Amino acid sequence: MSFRLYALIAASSVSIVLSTSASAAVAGQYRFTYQPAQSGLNATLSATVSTSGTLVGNYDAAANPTGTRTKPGIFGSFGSTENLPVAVQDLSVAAEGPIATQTAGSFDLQCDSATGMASVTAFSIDALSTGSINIPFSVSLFTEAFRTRNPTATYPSIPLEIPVGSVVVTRLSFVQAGPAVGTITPIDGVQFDVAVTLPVALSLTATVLDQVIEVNDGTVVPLSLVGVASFSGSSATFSASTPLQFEQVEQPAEPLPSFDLPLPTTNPDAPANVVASLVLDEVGVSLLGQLSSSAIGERIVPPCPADFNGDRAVNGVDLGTLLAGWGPCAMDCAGDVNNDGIVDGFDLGSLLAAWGSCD
Ligand SMILES: [Ca+2]
Ligand SMILES: [Ca+2]
Repeated sequence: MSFRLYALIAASSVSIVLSTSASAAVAGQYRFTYQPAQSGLNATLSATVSTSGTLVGNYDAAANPTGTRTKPGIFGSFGSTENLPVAVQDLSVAAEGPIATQTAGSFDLQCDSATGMASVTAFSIDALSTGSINIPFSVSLFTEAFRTRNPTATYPSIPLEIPVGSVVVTRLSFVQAGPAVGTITPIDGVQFDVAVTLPVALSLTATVLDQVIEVNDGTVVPLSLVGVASFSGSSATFSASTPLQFEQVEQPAEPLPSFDLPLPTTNPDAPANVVASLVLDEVGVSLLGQLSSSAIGERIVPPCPADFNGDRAVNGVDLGTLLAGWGPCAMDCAGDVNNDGIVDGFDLGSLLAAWGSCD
């Protein structure tokens, strides 16, 4: 009975000692890898594209004599081969839809809970690790009044809504674009609050109306990685839910390649086929939502090149080994830092440069 009581006391005091020592400090560098099944983006992606220019029937006397012909105005004559451009005040594309994706990627966390400093490097994630996403969009066309032949139709000068298809987003990634320093604060023996704000560059590739749109101009937005890291030996876990707010509007004033645009008529099987020649006036992209991160970490052991006895420090012991092995060495080359078969001044220089702790 008294022995069991003693064992219990001993066990509890051991556990107190263990948890005290575990909460003392976490220091080092960890490579965290996202777990895609538990990580992802839940957001609303909006894209707007505004253009202006002209559209004209796809008629061609030689190549397409039965094609659609266009002419500005609603009244008056329409010659049998007339096909005149129509001014487009605005042809805009609006797409908005929810996206729920799995996220893959990694980052390195350097931390020292004794000083409370944490920093993140090499943050790079692919928010579409399970493939592209489709977001339905519609086109709003606002032109001067015009009419067509083949088929015959009249288009007054009012906005025409055309439900067309989908924006296909094939790439959505975030890559760290600068230094990121924050804090690490103990919660208990193994858990720590980590808060680091990262400058990240967003890259987005989407296809709209056969046009590939790239948002990849190095625009940097802040991403707050605020979560909880748990450490156990050389392993760690990290989880966070990060608000994401990205909005960008550009006025590129770039001409787009011409593209076919079927316009609705009263007969759904006989659209008016026009070719649009447009200038990209404005592109807007916004992404609002949450990024959930669940990552598994492994401690990165930095190299310790002149540490011959493996105690993670370069000191007099290693210097002694080097001096004892001075000169050419064929087989057992203790002290040959650069592995060139001779222990010489080069190796001594490397050792002195690495002097001290490797951690
Ligand atoms: Ca050593
Ligand atoms: Ca050498």
